Amino acid sequence: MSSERHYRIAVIPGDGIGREVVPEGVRLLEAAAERFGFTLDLRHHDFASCDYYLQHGRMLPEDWRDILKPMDAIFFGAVGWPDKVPDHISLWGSLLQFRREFDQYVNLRPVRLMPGVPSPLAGRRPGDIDFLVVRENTEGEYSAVGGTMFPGTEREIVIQETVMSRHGTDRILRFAFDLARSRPKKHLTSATKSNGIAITMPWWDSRVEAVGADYPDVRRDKYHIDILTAHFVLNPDRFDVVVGSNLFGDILSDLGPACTGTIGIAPSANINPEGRFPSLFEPVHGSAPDIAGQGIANPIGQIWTAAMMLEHLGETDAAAAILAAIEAALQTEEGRTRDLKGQATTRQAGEAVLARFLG
Ligand code: GGG
Repeated sequence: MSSERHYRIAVIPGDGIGREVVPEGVRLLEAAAERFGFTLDLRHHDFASCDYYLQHGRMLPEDWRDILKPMDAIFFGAVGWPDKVPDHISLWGSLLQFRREFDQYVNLRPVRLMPGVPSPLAGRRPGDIDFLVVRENTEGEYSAVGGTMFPGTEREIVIQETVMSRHGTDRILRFAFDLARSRPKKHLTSATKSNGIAITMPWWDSRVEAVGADYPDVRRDKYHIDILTAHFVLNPDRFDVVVGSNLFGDILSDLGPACTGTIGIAPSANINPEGRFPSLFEPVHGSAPDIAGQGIANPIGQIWTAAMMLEHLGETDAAAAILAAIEAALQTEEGRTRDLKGQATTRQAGEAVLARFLG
């Protein structure tokens, strides 16, 4: 991490609404630097987008590792525009490269019901839903191991392997247990499916038991992923830290924010906890081509993402001030975009947060 509170940040808007919400996040970052007395060196990049792919035949320049590795963090929007480039090519060619090459093995996704945001779940109030999804981010079901035999024939066979290593599994479990230990409830829930997925998932459960033995103060339980999704909807107040494999964690971290009113405000951090590589911060939502270009996307996921990045960089006061501004803005008409039954444009909602941040 940079000394003297000077941070080099790669800014990568990517595709679709990423291009509309990232500037709102950047405005908050710049205002935070001014107010809290740190400096930012923002490096803007147009790669990791489908337009870049159409021009260059690849999602990233050859020297992308050299460009990004010296950064203190990466501030990312969204990737994907399936009418231009198939999703698996754009995702594997960009975001998944970053996560793997920079060993960002933790994907941390807060789920919190915010004041001013009505939950679709009856009777829930702010404070009732406040938990963290910890998603394994470099292996699991997101694997390129497999292949196709007899393609295009009646005998066609497609195989894709799930890859779970003891190293990769234990380290994400330790991160999740440590996080649970640091919170008042000290409760960890593991997402499994060990009745049906009969090799990897019983093994995952056994690693939860083994690692959990070092955390006798953390209460733990496990649910099969199917009933776990039901509990997210029926009993969201039950959860504190929820840990899951790459795919299960991805699904849960869309469902969780949906239970708190909108996925449009949900942030996420792709973290290399050892700090050997830059961590990457992005909203949970994708590029949403269906609403891109209309100026109606909710910028708050990206702005909350900015707060998560500042917290990671050690600027905790600035992060808390942004979060307080988000909470205040969400309680006003001008802070609510269409997904929150408001009329605000992306810029107006960003302005609403910025105004409250500046006081
Ligand atoms: N900002 C989130 C984003 O761009 N998501 C694209 C996507 O499909 N990501 C899949 C994933 O996170 O596994």
